[in-house]
Amino acid sequence: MRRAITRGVSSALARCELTHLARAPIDVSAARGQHDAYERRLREAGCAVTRVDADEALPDCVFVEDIALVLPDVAILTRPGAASRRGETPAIEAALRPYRALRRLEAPATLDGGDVLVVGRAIYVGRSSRTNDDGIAQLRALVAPLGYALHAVAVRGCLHLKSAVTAIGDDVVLLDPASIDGAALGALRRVEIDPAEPGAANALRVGDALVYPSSFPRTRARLAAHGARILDVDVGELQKAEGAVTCCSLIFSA
Ligand code: CIR
Repeated sequence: MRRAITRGVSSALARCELTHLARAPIDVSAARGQHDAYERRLREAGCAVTRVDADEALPDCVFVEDIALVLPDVAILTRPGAASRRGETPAIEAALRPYRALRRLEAPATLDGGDVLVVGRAIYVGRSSRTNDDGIAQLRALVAPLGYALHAVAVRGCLHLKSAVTAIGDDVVLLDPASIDGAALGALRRVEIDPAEPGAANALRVGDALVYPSSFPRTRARLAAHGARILDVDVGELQKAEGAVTCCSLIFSA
């Protein structure tokens, strides 16, 4: 069984953290409608969806990916780089507890799940404004005994590693070459985004499907040409909060 943990959209979403985008008005009710449609896509892709209630005091709580890394044998609670987001952890911890043994990163570590890309037994971690060297070192110490090799990757001009690269197959990634050095990804095969579509590198792989934003038609065509089964979703309001498709769920076998 494939399970997805999501969290409702806070009515405070318009006060979200922003790093690269200028603040634009966000229609919270439209964002909720888009989030509902996103959850429907997850179900179409075979997920049982558990939605944690939103916390109206936590503007970014819908972006659950940043709060934990879920591996087959353990879930690791991160310590988000933005202090405003650390209150998101307890509810996600409670949601994961039935499914996994829990570990956690401790101060001074900071790490956002959006900076973590797992491809087989390789874990790529973005060194970003949210993820520091202590976060990378603590994560390495937790995953090395489980047989994972961790590779730190420099990220430029975007929020997270997964703003720049995501997995679209067992050994193939969707990549924005302007934001990371592709050589850091070793032998992985690559599909590059259309250069006119910054932000297009974030695709959510669920089984044999890709949940993918409708706002990047040129890159979508490249994915389709690659043979991907694409489940389109409009996440325009969440994108104004620097959200994308991977960040709105934690997906794992359970
Ligand atoms: C933040 O800046 O933390 C949120 N406004 C957006 C987080 C998006 N997370 C993700 O892509 N993993």
